[in-house]
Amino acid sequence: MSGTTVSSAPAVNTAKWGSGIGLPEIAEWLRTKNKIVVATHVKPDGDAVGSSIGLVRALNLAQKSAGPVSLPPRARAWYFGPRPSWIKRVVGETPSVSIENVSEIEHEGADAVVIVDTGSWVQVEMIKPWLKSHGPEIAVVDHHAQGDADIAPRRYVDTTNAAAAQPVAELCRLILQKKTLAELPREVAEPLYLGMATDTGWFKHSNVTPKVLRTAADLLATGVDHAALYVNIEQRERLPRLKLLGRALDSLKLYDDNRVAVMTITKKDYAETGAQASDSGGFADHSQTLETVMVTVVLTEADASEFGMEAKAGEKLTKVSMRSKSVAGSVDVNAVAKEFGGGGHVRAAGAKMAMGMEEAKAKLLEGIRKKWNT
Ligand SMILES: [Mn+2]
Repeated sequence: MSGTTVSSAPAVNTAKWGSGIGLPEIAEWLRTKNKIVVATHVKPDGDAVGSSIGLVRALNLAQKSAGPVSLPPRARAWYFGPRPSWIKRVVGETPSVSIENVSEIEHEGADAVVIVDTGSWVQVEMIKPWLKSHGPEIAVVDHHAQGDADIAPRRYVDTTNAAAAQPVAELCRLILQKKTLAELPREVAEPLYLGMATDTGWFKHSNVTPKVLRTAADLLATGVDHAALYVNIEQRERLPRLKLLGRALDSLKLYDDNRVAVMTITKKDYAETGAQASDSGGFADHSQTLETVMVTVVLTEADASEFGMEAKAGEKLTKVSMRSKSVAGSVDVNAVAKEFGGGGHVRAAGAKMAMGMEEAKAKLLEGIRKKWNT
Protein backbone atom coordinates (compact mmCIF):
# COMPACT_ATOMS: atom_id res chain seq x y z
CA MET A 1 0.00 0.00 0.00
CA SER A 2 1.23 3.45 -0.85
CA GLY A 3 -0.33 5.37 1.99
CA THR A 4 0.69 8.91 1.34
CA THR A 5 -1.03 10.72 4.15
CA VAL A 6 -2.30 14.24 3.69
CA SER A 7 -3.53 16.34 6.56
CA SER A 8 -6.04 18.65 4.92
CA ALA A 9 -8.76 18.08 2.32
CA PRO A 10 -9.07 18.26 -0.57
CA ALA A 11 -5.97 16.26 -1.34
CA VAL A 12 -5.50 16.87 -5.02
CA ASN A 13 -3.23 14.42 -6.73
CA THR A 14 -4.08 14.11 -10.38
CA ALA A 15 -0.59 13.20 -11.51
CA LYS A 16 -1.11 9.48 -12.00
CA TRP A 17 -3.38 6.59 -11.07
CA GLY A 18 -2.74 5.36 -7.55
CA SER A 19 -3.31 6.32 -3.95
CA GLY A 20 -3.21 9.93 -2.92
CA ILE A 21 -4.94 9.66 0.43
CA GLY A 22 -5.40 7.29 3.37
CA LEU A 23 -8.65 5.64 4.43
CA PRO A 24 -8.81 7.63 7.71
CA GLU A 25 -8.87 10.85 5.68
CA ILE A 26 -11.71 9.51 3.51
CA ALA A 27 -13.67 8.47 6.64
CA GLU A 28 -13.15 11.92 8.15
CA TRP A 29 -14.20 13.64 4.91
CA LEU A 30 -17.43 11.57 4.84
CA ARG A 31 -18.26 12.23 8.51
CA THR A 32 -20.02 15.56 7.92
CA LYS A 33 -21.61 14.74 4.55
CA ASN A 34 -25.41 14.52 4.45
CA LYS A 35 -26.14 13.27 0.95
CA ILE A 36 -23.77 10.57 -0.25
CA VAL A 37 -23.87 8.56 -3.46
CA VAL A 38 -21.91 5.29 -3.55
CA ALA A 39 -21.35 4.32 -7.16
CA THR A 40 -19.55 1.43 -8.81
CA HIS A 41 -18.75 0.04 -12.24
CA VAL A 42 -21.22 -0.78 -14.99
CA LYS A 43 -22.52 -4.36 -14.87
CA PRO A 44 -21.81 -4.65 -11.14
CA ASP A 45 -20.41 -7.96 -9.86
CA GLY A 46 -20.24 -9.40 -6.35
CA ASP A 47 -17.42 -7.11 -5.25
CA ALA A 48 -19.11 -4.02 -6.72
CA VAL A 49 -22.47 -4.75 -5.09
CA GLY A 50 -20.98 -6.05 -1.84
CA SER A 51 -18.59 -3.12 -1.39
CA SER A 52 -21.22 -0.50 -2.19
CA ILE A 53 -23.96 -2.00 0.00
CA GLY A 54 -21.58 -2.53 2.93
CA LEU A 55 -20.45 1.09 2.69
CA VAL A 56 -23.98 2.52 2.34
CA ARG A 57 -25.09 0.55 5.42
CA ALA A 58 -22.10 1.72 7.47
CA LEU A 59 -22.67 5.36 6.47
CA ASN A 60 -26.36 5.20 7.38
CA LEU A 61 -25.70 3.39 10.68
CA ALA A 62 -23.14 6.03 11.65
CA GLN A 63 -25.72 8.71 10.91
CA LYS A 64 -28.32 6.93 13.09
CA SER A 65 -25.97 6.66 16.03
CA ALA A 66 -24.89 10.30 15.71
CA GLY A 67 -27.97 11.87 17.21
CA PRO A 68 -31.64 11.67 18.22
CA VAL A 69 -32.92 13.56 15.16
CA SER A 70 -34.48 11.22 12.65
CA LEU A 71 -33.34 12.09 9.14
CA PRO A 72 -33.72 10.24 5.85
CA PRO A 73 -30.75 7.90 5.24
CA ARG A 74 -27.84 9.97 3.97
CA ALA A 75 -26.27 7.35 1.68
CA ARG A 76 -27.55 5.33 -1.25
CA ALA A 77 -26.01 3.05 -3.87
CA TRP A 78 -26.27 3.64 -7.60
CA TYR A 79 -26.22 0.81 -10.16
CA PHE A 80 -26.35 0.86 -13.94
CA GLY A 81 -25.94 -1.64 -16.76
CA PRO A 82 -27.00 -5.29 -16.45
CA ARG A 83 -27.40 -6.38 -12.86
CA PRO A 84 -26.79 -9.90 -11.49
CA SER A 85 -29.91 -11.97 -10.85
CA TRP A 86 -29.19 -12.09 -7.10
CA ILE A 87 -28.77 -8.33 -6.59
CA LYS A 88 -32.08 -7.79 -4.76
CA ARG A 89 -31.26 -10.50 -2.24
CA VAL A 90 -28.02 -8.71 -1.33
CA VAL A 91 -29.37 -5.15 -1.44
CA GLY A 92 -32.54 -5.89 0.56
CA GLU A 93 -34.02 -2.69 2.02
CA THR A 94 -30.79 -0.70 1.70
CA PRO A 95 -31.36 2.55 -0.24
CA SER A 96 -30.30 1.99 -3.84
CA VAL A 97 -31.19 3.31 -7.28
CA SER A 98 -31.06 1.36 -10.53
CA ILE A 99 -30.38 3.90 -13.24
CA GLU A 100 -31.78 2.97 -16.63
CA ASN A 101 -31.32 6.37 -18.22
CA VAL A 102 -29.03 9.34 -17.55
CA SER A 103 -32.03 11.67 -17.44
CA GLU A 104 -33.04 10.05 -14.14
CA ILE A 105 -30.04 11.50 -12.33
CA GLU A 106 -29.74 14.88 -14.05
CA HIS A 107 -31.25 16.72 -11.11
CA GLU A 108 -29.87 14.50 -8.37
CA GLY A 109 -27.74 16.29 -5.83
CA ALA A 110 -24.99 14.89 -3.63
CA ASP A 111 -22.41 16.44 -1.37
CA ALA A 112 -20.10 13.44 -1.64
CA VAL A 113 -19.60 10.57 -4.07
CA VAL A 114 -17.62 7.42 -3.35
CA ILE A 115 -16.80 5.17 -6.29
CA VAL A 116 -15.86 1.62 -5.32
CA ASP A 117 -14.24 -1.22 -7.30
CA THR A 118 -13.26 0.95 -10.27
CA GLY A 119 -11.53 4.18 -11.10
CA SER A 120 -11.91 4.12 -14.88
CA TRP A 121 -14.07 6.58 -16.78
CA VAL A 122 -15.09 3.86 -19.27
CA GLN A 123 -16.56 1.82 -16.42
CA VAL A 124 -18.78 4.70 -15.28
CA GLU A 125 -19.59 6.10 -18.72
CA MET A 126 -23.30 6.52 -17.99
CA ILE A 127 -22.79 8.83 -15.01
CA LYS A 128 -19.64 10.51 -16.33
CA PRO A 129 -21.26 13.92 -17.08
CA TRP A 130 -22.93 13.86 -13.66
CA LEU A 131 -19.63 12.96 -11.96
CA LYS A 132 -17.84 15.72 -13.86
CA SER A 133 -20.20 18.21 -12.22
CA HIS A 134 -19.24 16.80 -8.78
CA GLY A 135 -15.49 16.75 -9.41
CA PRO A 136 -13.98 17.90 -6.12
CA GLU A 137 -16.33 15.87 -3.93
CA ILE A 138 -15.46 12.41 -5.23
CA ALA A 139 -13.42 9.64 -3.65
CA VAL A 140 -12.36 6.33 -5.16
CA VAL A 141 -11.63 3.13 -3.22
CA ASP A 142 -10.28 0.53 -5.60
CA HIS A 143 -7.90 -2.37 -6.13
CA HIS A 144 -7.35 -2.24 -9.91
CA ALA A 145 -3.99 -1.59 -11.52
CA GLN A 146 -5.51 0.73 -14.11
CA GLY A 147 -7.62 3.79 -13.63
CA ASP A 148 -7.94 7.46 -14.43
CA ALA A 149 -6.39 9.81 -11.93
CA ASP A 150 -8.67 12.70 -12.94
CA ILE A 151 -11.78 10.78 -11.89
CA ALA A 152 -11.40 11.83 -8.25
CA PRO A 153 -9.03 13.98 -6.18
CA ARG A 154 -9.27 11.50 -3.29
CA ARG A 155 -8.09 8.05 -4.28
CA TYR A 156 -7.25 5.04 -2.19
CA VAL A 157 -5.93 2.30 -4.46
CA ASP A 158 -4.27 -0.85 -3.19
CA THR A 159 -3.58 -3.38 -5.93
CA THR A 160 -2.37 -5.96 -3.38
CA ASN A 161 -6.01 -6.42 -2.34
CA ALA A 162 -7.98 -9.24 -3.95
CA ALA A 163 -11.21 -7.27 -3.66
CA ALA A 164 -12.30 -3.67 -3.23
CA ALA A 165 -14.31 -5.00 -0.28
CA GLN A 166 -11.06 -5.26 1.73
CA PRO A 167 -10.26 -1.52 1.89
CA VAL A 168 -14.00 -0.79 2.04
CA ALA A 169 -14.25 -3.03 5.14
CA GLU A 170 -11.49 -0.98 6.73
CA LEU A 171 -13.30 2.23 5.73
CA CYS A 172 -16.51 0.90 7.32
CA ARG A 173 -14.59 0.11 10.52
CA LEU A 174 -13.32 3.69 10.63
CA ILE A 175 -16.76 5.17 9.87
CA LEU A 176 -18.38 3.10 12.64
CA GLN A 177 -15.43 3.69 14.99
CA LYS A 178 -14.90 0.01 15.76
CA LYS A 179 -11.60 -1.34 17.05
CA THR A 180 -11.61 -4.42 14.83
CA LEU A 181 -13.39 -5.69 11.72
CA ALA A 182 -14.90 -8.47 13.84
CA GLU A 183 -16.92 -5.78 15.66
CA LEU A 184 -18.69 -4.61 12.49
CA PRO A 185 -22.45 -5.18 12.42
CA ARG A 186 -23.29 -8.38 10.56
CA GLU A 187 -25.41 -6.46 8.02
CA VAL A 188 -22.27 -4.52 7.03
CA ALA A 189 -19.94 -7.52 7.16
CA GLU A 190 -22.07 -9.82 5.01
CA PRO A 191 -21.98 -7.91 1.69
CA LEU A 192 -18.27 -7.20 2.24
CA TYR A 193 -17.60 -10.91 2.72
CA LEU A 194 -19.50 -11.51 -0.52
CA GLY A 195 -17.21 -9.07 -2.34
CA MET A 196 -14.10 -10.93 -1.22
CA ALA A 197 -15.62 -14.36 -1.85
CA THR A 198 -16.71 -13.59 -5.41
CA ASP A 199 -13.53 -11.74 -6.48
CA THR A 200 -11.44 -14.71 -5.28
CA GLY A 201 -13.70 -17.39 -6.79
CA TRP A 202 -14.79 -18.32 -3.26
CA PHE A 203 -11.18 -18.22 -2.05
CA LYS A 204 -9.51 -20.34 -4.71
CA HIS A 205 -7.95 -17.91 -7.21
CA SER A 206 -4.29 -16.87 -7.21
CA ASN A 207 -5.23 -13.54 -5.60
CA VAL A 208 -5.95 -15.24 -2.25
CA THR A 209 -3.56 -13.93 0.39
CA PRO A 210 -3.23 -14.30 4.17
CA LYS A 211 -4.60 -10.76 4.40
CA VAL A 212 -7.83 -11.45 2.51
CA LEU A 213 -8.39 -14.65 4.50
CA ARG A 214 -7.82 -12.79 7.79
CA THR A 215 -10.25 -10.07 6.77
CA ALA A 216 -12.79 -12.70 5.68
CA ALA A 217 -12.30 -14.53 8.99
CA ASP A 218 -12.99 -11.32 10.93
CA LEU A 219 -16.15 -10.76 8.91
CA LEU A 220 -17.30 -14.35 9.52
CA ALA A 221 -16.84 -13.73 13.25
CA THR A 222 -19.67 -11.18 13.05
CA GLY A 223 -22.08 -14.02 12.31
CA VAL A 224 -22.12 -14.03 8.50
CA ASP A 225 -23.76 -17.24 7.25
CA HIS A 226 -21.27 -18.03 4.47
CA ALA A 227 -22.93 -21.31 3.47
CA ALA A 228 -26.33 -19.64 3.01
CA LEU A 229 -24.65 -16.83 1.08
CA TYR A 230 -23.02 -19.36 -1.29
CA VAL A 231 -26.35 -21.06 -1.98
CA ASN A 232 -28.05 -17.69 -2.42
CA ILE A 233 -25.51 -16.42 -4.94
CA GLU A 234 -24.12 -19.46 -6.76
CA GLN A 235 -26.85 -22.09 -6.64
CA ARG A 236 -29.95 -20.29 -7.79
CA GLU A 237 -29.29 -20.23 -11.51
CA ARG A 238 -32.04 -20.14 -14.09
CA LEU A 239 -32.08 -22.65 -16.95
CA PRO A 240 -31.32 -20.04 -19.70
CA ARG A 241 -27.90 -19.40 -18.17
CA LEU A 242 -26.92 -23.07 -18.38
CA LYS A 243 -28.29 -23.22 -21.93
CA LEU A 244 -26.14 -20.19 -22.79
CA LEU A 245 -23.12 -21.92 -21.24
CA GLY A 246 -23.87 -24.89 -23.50
CA ARG A 247 -23.75 -22.60 -26.55
CA ALA A 248 -20.50 -21.04 -25.34
CA LEU A 249 -18.88 -24.46 -24.81
CA ASP A 250 -20.04 -25.53 -28.27
CA SER A 251 -18.22 -22.52 -29.73
CA LEU A 252 -14.96 -23.31 -27.91
CA LYS A 253 -11.86 -23.38 -30.12
CA LEU A 254 -8.22 -23.85 -29.15
CA TYR A 255 -5.27 -21.92 -30.59
CA ASP A 256 -1.50 -21.69 -30.17
CA ASP A 257 -0.72 -25.33 -29.33
CA ASN A 258 -3.98 -25.57 -27.37
CA ARG A 259 -2.77 -22.97 -24.90
CA VAL A 260 -5.47 -20.42 -25.72
CA ALA A 261 -9.20 -21.20 -25.49
CA VAL A 262 -11.66 -18.87 -27.17
CA MET A 263 -15.42 -18.96 -26.70
CA THR A 264 -17.81 -16.73 -28.61
CA ILE A 265 -21.33 -15.78 -27.58
CA THR A 266 -23.58 -14.18 -30.16
CA LYS A 267 -26.71 -12.08 -29.81
CA LYS A 268 -28.53 -15.02 -31.38
CA ASP A 269 -27.32 -17.27 -28.54
CA TYR A 270 -28.85 -14.87 -26.03
CA ALA A 271 -32.10 -14.56 -27.95
CA GLU A 272 -32.57 -18.30 -28.49
CA THR A 273 -31.71 -19.36 -24.94
CA GLY A 274 -33.59 -16.51 -23.31
CA ALA A 275 -30.47 -15.61 -21.32
CA GLN A 276 -29.69 -12.09 -20.13
CA ALA A 277 -26.53 -10.06 -20.63
CA SER A 278 -25.52 -10.71 -17.03
CA ASP A 279 -25.72 -14.50 -17.52
CA SER A 280 -22.25 -15.02 -19.04
CA GLY A 281 -20.23 -14.42 -15.87
CA GLY A 282 -17.83 -17.20 -14.91
CA PHE A 283 -17.88 -18.98 -18.28
CA ALA A 284 -14.09 -18.71 -18.54
CA ASP A 285 -13.78 -20.93 -15.46
CA HIS A 286 -15.03 -23.86 -17.53
CA SER A 287 -12.53 -23.55 -20.40
CA GLN A 288 -9.78 -22.99 -17.80
CA THR A 289 -10.27 -26.57 -16.61
CA LEU A 290 -8.64 -27.89 -19.82
CA GLU A 291 -5.16 -29.18 -19.04
CA THR A 292 -3.30 -27.47 -21.87
CA VAL A 293 -5.10 -24.13 -21.62
CA MET A 294 -3.26 -21.21 -20.07
CA VAL A 295 -5.35 -18.30 -21.34
CA THR A 296 -9.08 -18.20 -21.86
CA VAL A 297 -10.94 -15.60 -23.86
CA VAL A 298 -14.70 -15.11 -23.88
CA LEU A 299 -16.01 -12.86 -26.63
CA THR A 300 -19.52 -11.50 -26.45
CA GLU A 301 -21.31 -9.75 -29.26
CA ALA A 302 -22.67 -6.68 -27.52
CA ASP A 303 -24.53 -3.44 -27.89
CA ALA A 304 -22.90 -0.19 -26.92
CA SER A 305 -26.09 0.67 -25.03
CA GLU A 306 -25.48 -2.21 -22.59
CA PHE A 307 -22.49 -0.30 -21.33
CA GLY A 308 -24.34 2.94 -20.90
CA MET A 309 -22.78 4.31 -24.07
CA GLU A 310 -24.73 6.11 -26.73
CA ALA A 311 -25.28 3.42 -29.34
CA LYS A 312 -24.41 4.49 -32.85
CA ALA A 313 -26.41 2.80 -35.59
CA GLY A 314 -24.57 -0.18 -37.06
CA GLU A 315 -21.68 0.09 -34.63
CA LYS A 316 -20.20 -3.28 -33.74
CA LEU A 317 -18.97 -3.91 -30.23
CA THR A 318 -17.26 -6.99 -28.81
CA LYS A 319 -16.95 -7.48 -25.09
CA VAL A 320 -13.76 -9.29 -24.11
CA SER A 321 -13.18 -11.21 -20.91
CA MET A 322 -9.80 -12.90 -20.39
CA ARG A 323 -8.42 -15.19 -17.71
CA SER A 324 -4.92 -16.51 -17.34
CA LYS A 325 -4.08 -19.68 -15.45
CA SER A 326 -1.75 -19.41 -12.49
CA VAL A 327 1.09 -21.41 -14.05
CA ALA A 328 4.65 -20.63 -15.11
CA GLY A 329 4.91 -19.15 -18.60
CA SER A 330 1.36 -17.89 -18.71
CA VAL A 331 0.35 -14.47 -19.98
CA ASP A 332 -0.34 -11.18 -18.22
CA VAL A 333 -3.85 -10.60 -19.60
CA ASN A 334 -3.94 -7.13 -18.07
CA ALA A 335 -1.11 -6.17 -20.42
CA VAL A 336 -3.00 -7.66 -23.37
CA ALA A 337 -6.24 -5.87 -22.40
CA LYS A 338 -4.40 -2.57 -22.01
CA GLU A 339 -3.37 -2.70 -25.66
CA PHE A 340 -7.05 -2.60 -26.54
CA GLY A 341 -8.10 0.10 -24.12
CA GLY A 342 -9.14 -2.27 -21.35
CA GLY A 343 -7.51 -3.47 -18.16
CA GLY A 344 -7.95 -5.38 -14.93
CA HIS A 345 -5.53 -7.73 -13.24
CA VAL A 346 -2.68 -10.02 -14.34
CA ARG A 347 -4.94 -13.11 -14.18
CA ALA A 348 -8.30 -11.50 -15.06
CA ALA A 349 -8.90 -8.61 -17.41
CA GLY A 350 -11.34 -7.31 -19.95
CA ALA A 351 -11.88 -4.83 -22.73
CA LYS A 352 -14.50 -3.56 -25.11
CA MET A 353 -13.50 -3.47 -28.75
CA ALA A 354 -15.42 -1.46 -31.35
CA MET A 355 -15.39 -4.20 -34.00
CA GLY A 356 -16.95 -7.55 -34.82
CA MET A 357 -16.04 -10.75 -32.95
CA GLU A 358 -13.87 -12.33 -35.67
CA GLU A 359 -11.75 -9.20 -36.03
CA ALA A 360 -11.48 -8.86 -32.25
CA LYS A 361 -10.43 -12.52 -31.94
CA ALA A 362 -7.65 -12.13 -34.52
CA LYS A 363 -6.33 -9.02 -32.80
CA LEU A 364 -6.44 -10.61 -29.32
CA LEU A 365 -4.68 -13.80 -30.44
CA GLU A 366 -1.96 -11.63 -31.95
CA GLY A 367 -1.79 -9.59 -28.72
CA ILE A 368 -1.49 -12.76 -26.61
CA ARG A 369 1.23 -14.19 -28.90
CA LYS A 370 3.35 -11.11 -28.23
CA LYS A 371 3.10 -11.62 -24.47
CA TRP A 372 4.11 -15.28 -24.08
CA ASN A 373 6.98 -15.66 -21.66
CA THR A 374 7.42 -11.96 -21.20
MN1 LIG B 1 -13.24 -6.11 -7.50
